[in-house]
Amino acid sequence: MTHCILIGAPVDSGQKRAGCLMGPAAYRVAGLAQTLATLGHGVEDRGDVSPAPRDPIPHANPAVHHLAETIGWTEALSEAGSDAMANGFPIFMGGDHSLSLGSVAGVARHAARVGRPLFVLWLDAHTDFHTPESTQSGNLHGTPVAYIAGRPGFDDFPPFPAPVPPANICMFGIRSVDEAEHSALMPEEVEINDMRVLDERGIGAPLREFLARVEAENGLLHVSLDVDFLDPTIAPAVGTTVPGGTTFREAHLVMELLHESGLVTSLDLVELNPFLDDRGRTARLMVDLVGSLMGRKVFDRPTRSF
Ligand code: 4U7
Ligand code: MN
Ligand code: MN
Ligand code: MN
Repeated sequence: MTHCILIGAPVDSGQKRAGCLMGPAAYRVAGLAQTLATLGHGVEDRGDVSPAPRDPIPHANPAVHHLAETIGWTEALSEAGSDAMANGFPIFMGGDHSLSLGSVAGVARHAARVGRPLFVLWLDAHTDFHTPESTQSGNLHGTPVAYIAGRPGFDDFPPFPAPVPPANICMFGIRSVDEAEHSALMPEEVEINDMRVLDERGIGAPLREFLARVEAENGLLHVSLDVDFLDPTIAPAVGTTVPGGTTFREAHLVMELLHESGLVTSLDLVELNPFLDDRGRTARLMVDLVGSLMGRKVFDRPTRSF
């Protein structure tokens, strides 16, 4: 039994298509709390975080927008996250992916406090490795991994507490990488399982290898699930659709293996835009994936397979 702490993060400032702010409401309507309770977990819904309003901050890159607002979210979510980590298993209900600037900062603060290494599993079509300087779209939802890894260029933000070594960051589902991200990632040890790797090896083997590393180092594991990790035919409610994403079964297998590992200590659900959904099917799929992550299974297997 896990004490799950739901944190609403109705963040919409990290991109330009309004609607992600309805995400937390959609997860509540789709029955996230009930799903967790049915699996035997404790559920505490802390409601939605609301950052203090602040004055706009200009940036040398004129494309960057909503910088001050995004910094406000980063501070508020970092606070909420580090507090929740001390009390249970935080589930951040987004909100666009810029919320991970704050959620992972809070988790990293907690990891430093308890003296354990932090690992990050990034499930996404994109690598989100831009800095505010390198982004061409100016959309800050494309930057959280760079912040988490301690890349320079985030001077306006609170310094990232205990940056995560790139070798502790593992990505799955990748199929859209900008040139600037590509050249910044090349020399780094971030493990990038793009769709080609998944086609060749399947999703289970590389995930097991990563989980074995987390276990060997007694790490905390944060999972960041971007809706666009999934193929848009099964998850249409997202602004940045990229064809060729993971299937229904691949996504559930990831969640089932994560459950079996017992290693996951926090979770982001990001980029759901309920305004683009088809009768709630994407919200429901995301809730079902959380169900698999938290222990729903067809058969109780006596031994763990990872
Ligand atoms: B998401 C993009 F140009 N790289 O920077 C950009 F392709 O959180 C997309 O993963 C970023 O959805 C996508 O705008 C951010 C683009
Ligand atoms: Mn993303
Ligand atoms: Mn994405
Ligand atoms: Mn997106």
